[in-house]
Amino acid sequence: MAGKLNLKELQALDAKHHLHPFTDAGALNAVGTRIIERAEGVYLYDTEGKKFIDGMAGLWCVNLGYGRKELIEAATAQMTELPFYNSFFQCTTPVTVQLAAKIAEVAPAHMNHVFFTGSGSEANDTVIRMVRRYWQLKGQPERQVIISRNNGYHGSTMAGASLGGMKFMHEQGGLPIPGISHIRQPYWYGEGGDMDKNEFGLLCAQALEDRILALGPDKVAAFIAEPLQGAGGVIIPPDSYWPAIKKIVKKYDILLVVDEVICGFGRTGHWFGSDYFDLEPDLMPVAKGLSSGYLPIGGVIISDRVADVIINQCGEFAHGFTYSGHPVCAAVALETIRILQDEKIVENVRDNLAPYLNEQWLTLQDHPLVGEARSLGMVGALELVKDKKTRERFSTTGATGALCRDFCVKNGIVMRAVGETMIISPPLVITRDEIDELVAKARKSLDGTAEALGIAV
Ligand code: PXG
Repeated sequence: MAGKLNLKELQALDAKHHLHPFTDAGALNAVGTRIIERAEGVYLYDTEGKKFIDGMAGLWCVNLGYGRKELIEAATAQMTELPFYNSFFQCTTPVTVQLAAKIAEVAPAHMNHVFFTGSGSEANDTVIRMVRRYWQLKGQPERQVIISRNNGYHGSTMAGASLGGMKFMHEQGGLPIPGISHIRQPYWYGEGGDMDKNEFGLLCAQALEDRILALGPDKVAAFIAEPLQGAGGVIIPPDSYWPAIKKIVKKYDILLVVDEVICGFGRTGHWFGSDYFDLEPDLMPVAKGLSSGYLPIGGVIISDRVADVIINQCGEFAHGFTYSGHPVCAAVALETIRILQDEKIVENVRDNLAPYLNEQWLTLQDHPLVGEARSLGMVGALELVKDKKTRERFSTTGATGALCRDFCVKNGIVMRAVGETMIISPPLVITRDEIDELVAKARKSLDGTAEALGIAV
């Protein structure tokens, strides 16, 4: 039915009946929704046939690109055999079990269990329940507080938004929930000023120890962070940051939760961001790339330390979702991991694509609007500034980012604006030629933005 409606008709129905996530509905309805109709490889096509190179892999998730027949066939076969059964009441399904075993195979050696969810947000809800239950069982029930970071993103449920450090989310609806405490983020370009990068990294890590001491070490359950902040603007911590954080969580015996929803399953050129940064997480929430975004599935990958307690001391862990371990989603996830392994996609990112993207992306550093170009693995960012020396911004409201994004749309590239920072996270199967195209279109969009601002290129 949808295919038979034209753009105007779809936009009218969309405005009348559909509320979009993270959207000013009034503003959207005034301009009309862009409707993406089909996709192939790294390219999207809207209803008007306009082609876009997808610099965001859908929403940081379509790591294998669009149109992978094996994923479609895995879903169809599983749907035919068993479209649903649950993992409650002493049951599960064959494919759910095989996926759990496969995840344990690719996860760090000390992580051998997984609790399935339907999304990254649900995974982070699970994290809160699990770490608090863990400390209860360890005889330290007063360890309840979870330390998180300003401008971190951990989802949009009550728990996810509370763990996240997005102030504009907290303002809508009395968040965060109790027992969450936020510290500063290791955002050197935005907050480091004249400080040496690694000194700044140490300062930000010290904020964790300071907060632990202020709260009382016996009150702190866990520290949660993304390996690199995605939605916050592709913020890559200074080299000094994670080693210092690792020491602090060990010193106070605090659980380390590494949110791998974006970094997991290859984005950094390693299976997990934790592998890239050499972390030893107690829990890793995952989603997105687990199924290459083809179906919704998430989970929490659990260390032996935590799993032992949950398995042997908990009795019933009173938590779970109808769709925990959904067989069709599990079949697609299992096939996604098979393709990642068989086609050596993670290794290709590490050895070929990520170095190439880095080399090409950093050529944008010479653009008059770009204060910093950075990338790690298959994510990248451009800081838009008025003055490269002082890092002065054009706007504090993200107006320049929005302007640049409009030029991206015009030029057929999906690049996301986070305030005055432009970010990319393309599919992991992008080719070198497609990277060239992505970077050329990013430059063209920067040129358009500069021209609109009256700045010579
Ligand atoms: N953790 C991280 C690190 C994420 O990036 C979630 C948890 C929540 O996952 P779900 O599946 O519940 O959305 C995310 C999601 C953006 C954007 O604008 C980023 C996300 C979601 C929506 C938009 O960059 N990340």
